[in-house]
Amino acid sequence: MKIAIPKEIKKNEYRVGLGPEGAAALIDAGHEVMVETKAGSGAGYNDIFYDQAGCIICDDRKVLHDWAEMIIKVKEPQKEEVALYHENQIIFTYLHLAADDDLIHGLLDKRVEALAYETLQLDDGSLPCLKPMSQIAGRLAIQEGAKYLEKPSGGRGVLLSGVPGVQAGRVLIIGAGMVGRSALKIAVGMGANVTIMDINEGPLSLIDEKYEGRVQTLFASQENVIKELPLADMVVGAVLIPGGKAPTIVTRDMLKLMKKGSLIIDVAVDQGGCVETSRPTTHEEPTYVVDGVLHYCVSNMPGAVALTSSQALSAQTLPYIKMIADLGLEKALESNSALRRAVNLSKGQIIHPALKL
Ligand code: PYR
Repeated sequence: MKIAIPKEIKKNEYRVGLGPEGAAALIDAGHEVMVETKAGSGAGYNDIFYDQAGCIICDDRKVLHDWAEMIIKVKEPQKEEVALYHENQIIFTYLHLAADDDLIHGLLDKRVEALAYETLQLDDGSLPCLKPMSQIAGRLAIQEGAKYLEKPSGGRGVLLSGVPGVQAGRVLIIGAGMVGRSALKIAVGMGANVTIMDINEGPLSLIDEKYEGRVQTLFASQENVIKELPLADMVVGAVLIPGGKAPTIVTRDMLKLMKKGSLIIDVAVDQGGCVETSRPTTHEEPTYVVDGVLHYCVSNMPGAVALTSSQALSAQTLPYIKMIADLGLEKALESNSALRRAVNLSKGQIIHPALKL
């Protein structure tokens, strides 16, 4: 199969869809791989690495897109990219379509086969191609959040760990899935005072046992959210409905309950956000203030650590990329139920059940 790896063009996106080692594995299996010039440079892979792996290096985006049967990316396609797609082309990337009707229309019009990493789901419900980025975004949420609680960054001047004799910062994590548990690990490690909420008792029990009571676990009822918001220095939005729009947990009205200079990090912003006042931001301008509450809603958080992220992503996606390339899309989908769930759009139709226009 002819497989292309374009350079990401979303603002401040430094990751690459597949590293040179992954590309070499595809070439060894008899496929052709074309890589756009500088596609990997933000992640530490200069063109020479891809060249040595046997890839074709191409500096013309149109030629690359015309040539490719499958495009391997990281972020949801930008308008300029959609314009280059052609019918039946396989687009395998994060898509986040639930929050972007324009992108759905654009891809439907192009009649591409749109497969999303974030809805590739095993029979046990886990999401192997979303998992590494959820782990990274969750960990980063606390690393970044600690900085944005500092006064010069617009925060209320709280040191997350506290110091002897002074209370530690309070972190409220909404959602105990992969993002929430990853944030929890770092927040506890930094010595913060942490509460984590979920609608399910299962993950809360596991957390209670693992952290031996050092973490407060609560059901994510509206009553509990309202009680906890006034106490928090930092709120991490970590809610996910696979493939669907995130539910609103913190409404605009609830912001009034929060302290001035406190911080919301809405990791769910890609899927529309779980805070009513969230809107996507960039690494260049990550924050804005609503009702005295700092909002950090960067929609590609793992792009900041492109080296780690690109390696972690490639490791998970390569087996599925190879399966599609080796068998062809139709047979690969027949043989693998997880991959079938990755299909969001096909032949001009919406396929994923969590999507609607
Ligand atoms: C990201 O890592 O940016 C995703 O979209 C999951």
